[in-house]
Amino acid sequence: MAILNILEFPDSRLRTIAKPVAVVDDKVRQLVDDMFETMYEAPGIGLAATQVNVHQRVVVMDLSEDRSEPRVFINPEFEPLTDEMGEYQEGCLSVPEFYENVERPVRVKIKALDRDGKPYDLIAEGLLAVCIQHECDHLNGKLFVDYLSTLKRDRIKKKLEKKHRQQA
Ligand code: QAP
Ligand code: CO
Repeated sequence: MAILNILEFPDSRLRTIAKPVAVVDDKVRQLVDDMFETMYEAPGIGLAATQVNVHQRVVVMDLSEDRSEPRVFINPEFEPLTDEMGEYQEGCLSVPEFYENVERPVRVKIKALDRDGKPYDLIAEGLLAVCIQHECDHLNGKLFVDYLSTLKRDRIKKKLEKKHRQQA
């Protein structure tokens, strides 16, 4: 197991479109394990491979209080089941310490492969629906800050760039 480096906005590598996983083999399972370790250590509730600079369609998530419900989504896809939109204050490990409201469809159907490569589907509402849409965006090179006004996004960009300069 290993803790991986998490890319931070406005790193251009976060704009990469991830490739579908062709075969769920031990190498992919190793990536999944490393992503869980990285997410739990952060700590976060969801992580897409894009965020650790691996451009394959892999997402890990654990929405439980006690970190007891690891979920794996390989090649995830979702479709909204309603026009109803809901607002949620989102954060992101790649945009540390910034939280803003984002509107998304409240109910979605998810299709994905599990860590054995077996297809499954489920209907998601609430935080799970928000999180899978947020993580699928990452795999398409999109971040929650892209839903904000240019003004808000640019303020966040400048603050993070300043932080990165100070760290260098
Ligand atoms: C994505 O986000 C998400 O700013 C997962 O300083 C978030 O795990 C989906 C985190 C909200 C739906 C709703 C953020 C940790 C973790 C930070 C995360 C931070 C430390 C974010
Ligand atoms: Co994120």
